[in-house]
Amino acid sequence: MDPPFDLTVIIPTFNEGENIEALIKAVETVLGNAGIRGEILVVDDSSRDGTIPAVRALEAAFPNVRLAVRTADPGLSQSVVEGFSLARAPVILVMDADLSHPPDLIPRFLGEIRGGADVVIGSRYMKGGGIEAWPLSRRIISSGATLLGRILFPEITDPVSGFFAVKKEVVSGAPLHPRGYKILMEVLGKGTWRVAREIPFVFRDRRAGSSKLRPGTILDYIRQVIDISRHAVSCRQGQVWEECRKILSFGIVGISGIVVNMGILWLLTSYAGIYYLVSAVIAIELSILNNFLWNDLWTFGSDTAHRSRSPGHRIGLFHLVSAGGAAINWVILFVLTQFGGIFFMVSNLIGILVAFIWNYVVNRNVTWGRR
Ligand SMILES: Nc1nc2c(ncn2[C@@H]2O[C@H](COP(=O)(O)OP(=O)(O)OP(=O)(O)O)[C@@H](O)[C@H]2O)c(=O)[nH]1
Ligand SMILES: [Mg+2]
Repeated sequence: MDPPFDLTVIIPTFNEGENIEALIKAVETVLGNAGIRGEILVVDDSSRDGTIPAVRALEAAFPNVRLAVRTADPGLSQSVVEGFSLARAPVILVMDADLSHPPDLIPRFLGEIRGGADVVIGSRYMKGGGIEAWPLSRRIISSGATLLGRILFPEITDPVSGFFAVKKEVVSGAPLHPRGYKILMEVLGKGTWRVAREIPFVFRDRRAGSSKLRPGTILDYIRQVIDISRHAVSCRQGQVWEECRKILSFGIVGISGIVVNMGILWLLTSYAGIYYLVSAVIAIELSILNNFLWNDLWTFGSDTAHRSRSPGHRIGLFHLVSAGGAAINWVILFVLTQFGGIFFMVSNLIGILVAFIWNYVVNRNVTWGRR
């Protein structure tokens, strides 16, 4: 038997009485115009404003509107995951209730899924996307969260978007551990998918009602990123595991470079009698070549997408990035020790860490990046 619907639109709500009616009516219009058999599933966390009566009235007026009221374990991600299990269509779309996500794009999301995507993401950070009227502090927090997410999902520009569609089979059976706000990260990290596509959109700030963001949300997010990485390492498959494997390999190669550097410095100085500062230059160059070789063959060797540049170009870029990393290490060591009053060994450790992130991210995306 055919499923009764093509698409389930999940709308999580908490105190959205001023927005929900306008949103549901807009979604109904879009579904109707596009000829999509859609169900609208509102998952509410026992709102205390007019949300519940408003949706009840719409339930009576539209046969495809359904309300689920939760009474335990409140939370945005928990509500969306509950929506996943209640959804009756093979494709699920998630959107906010406050009109930040444009309903007009719903048919494009479904079109991309029908065209072969497993996950379709509404992106604020790709060409054509954007954010309207956010204060600087909010932009900085959001960019930070997005950057952190992009370490795990480098090919996705907005892995923390709240506007996305997914095939139901991607999430059914996935060991989702919903917490916090970034349910898409959980879906990408734990669901089974291969093809992800993005659609640009401009995020409109809410006109009515109030934000439910709390400071604890940031902590929840960091815990979630750690949990997703741990899951990837323990099951050793999927996109996140591939990235974790690359980061780990890159780190091991970095350590091998230190061994090469120290060994050559010692050999050239003690055995060949070369002045130690001259030996050091040779040692640095040989360790860079050592690292390049192992990263080229091993860290990024398994995937031809990482070899879009010529070998000469890759070697040249790797040298430049390494020089940048050394400069970053040195500047942090100097600034933290001189002006921060931090013990120089600790400053250096922080410098090494930041330089490592720089080296990895730039090499991953430029030296061995897709063009
Ligand atoms: N069920 C449920 N929905 C929630 C909860 N917190 C937020 N929501 C809904 O999730 C969506 C996104 O929440 P918002 O508060 O708009 O988050 P935001 O867009 O990051 O921030 P603002 O637009 O500035 O408020 C909205 O539809 C909210 O009503 C929750 O605890 N439970
Ligand atoms: Mg919002």
